[in-house]
Amino acid sequence: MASRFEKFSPRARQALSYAQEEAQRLNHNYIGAEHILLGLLRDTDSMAALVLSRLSIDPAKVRSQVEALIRSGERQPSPREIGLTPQSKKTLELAVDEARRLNDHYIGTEHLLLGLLREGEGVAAGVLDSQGLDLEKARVAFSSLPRVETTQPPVPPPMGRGLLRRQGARRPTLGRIGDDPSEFILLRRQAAAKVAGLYVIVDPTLTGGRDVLEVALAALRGGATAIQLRDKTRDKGDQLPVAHALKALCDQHSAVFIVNDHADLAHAADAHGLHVGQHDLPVPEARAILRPHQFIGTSNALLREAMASMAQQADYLAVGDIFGTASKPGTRPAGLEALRQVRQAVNDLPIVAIGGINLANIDQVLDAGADGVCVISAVCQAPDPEAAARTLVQRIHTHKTRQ
Ligand code: TZP
Ligand code: MG
Repeated sequence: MASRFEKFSPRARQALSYAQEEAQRLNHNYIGAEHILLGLLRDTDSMAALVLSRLSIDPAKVRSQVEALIRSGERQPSPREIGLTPQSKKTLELAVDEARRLNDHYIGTEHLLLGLLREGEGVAAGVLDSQGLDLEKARVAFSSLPRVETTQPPVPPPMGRGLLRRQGARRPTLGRIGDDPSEFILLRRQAAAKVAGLYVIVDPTLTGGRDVLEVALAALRGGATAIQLRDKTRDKGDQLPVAHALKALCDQHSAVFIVNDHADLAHAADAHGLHVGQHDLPVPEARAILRPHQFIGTSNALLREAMASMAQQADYLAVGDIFGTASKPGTRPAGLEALRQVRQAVNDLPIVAIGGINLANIDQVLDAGADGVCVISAVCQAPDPEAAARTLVQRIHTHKTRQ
């Protein structure tokens, strides 16, 4: 039994144990496909849930339909009486097969959902069908998510050429990044790879009196691939509508939206990521608040801080203050040498340089190994933020194509 579930992701195992609980709750002495579906629906942060939401399927509706169709048994079975029905066993086999077809190295909640649809019989598949979900639609939805290739590991446009050009640099594979068992690490790392470009922080006190949305839009039009909201003064409830609007803008421009400091705000706004400094919540504590697909970046002034961030499974590293900044009081100097040291030590994560970076010195940080540059004033205080962003992006692009 243990070996059957060896390749199941922790979330998929959790869904199966929820399935058992659902069967017990309903006084059923078997675990049917309908219980597996109910188990899957209990985890609102699972990959299966993510896919259902992408297809605009309401999990609450699915649950109530399933519950209306199955009747509760009369007596509470003992846990030892509960086993998988032949249909459930078939569902699991098909889930394994779906994972194999997709070249995935694990069986996740998304494969369980595909297994249910492919099995096709009974209440679970019937209810999903009545909600407009069929196997083909689900497969298409899954294929739009990053997949794991175990045979020939490709890396999606990952963390900038700097990462791959270095001699002996380990090419990160989607299937083997870090030690995090979560299937979501793939999504996080793919999204975090977008910081390897121009990353602009919008701070309402540092936009020359302009609206942060206006400046962010200009930066995105100029080619920025990441926008961070940094607001040290307003309450989080007042920041939330701005965060929602920035997230929508970033989505429209295929960029990522990152919230500074506040894990709860990042969660509420469904930001792509969170940025934390050395005195904010540590990565594991922030991770516990965030949704599992949201990535985390950290600020680092020293090699040892960067190494600790990496050990904590941060998804990108910011290194600075490189040149000295007028935008933030009390920063600690990092310098180009610290950036070089971090670059030497870190192959698998995108690194962005921060602090006083502008057109006059950007080449120095790129030469030192930064995959991206993070700026406030060079874009947000420029008379024409779009043009300023575009020029910086061109410089980054030129640097990368020179490699
Ligand atoms: N952290 C280190 S330097 C800095 C932050 C938030 C500010 C960067 O702003 P600028 O204007 O690009 O120097
Ligand atoms: Mg902070």
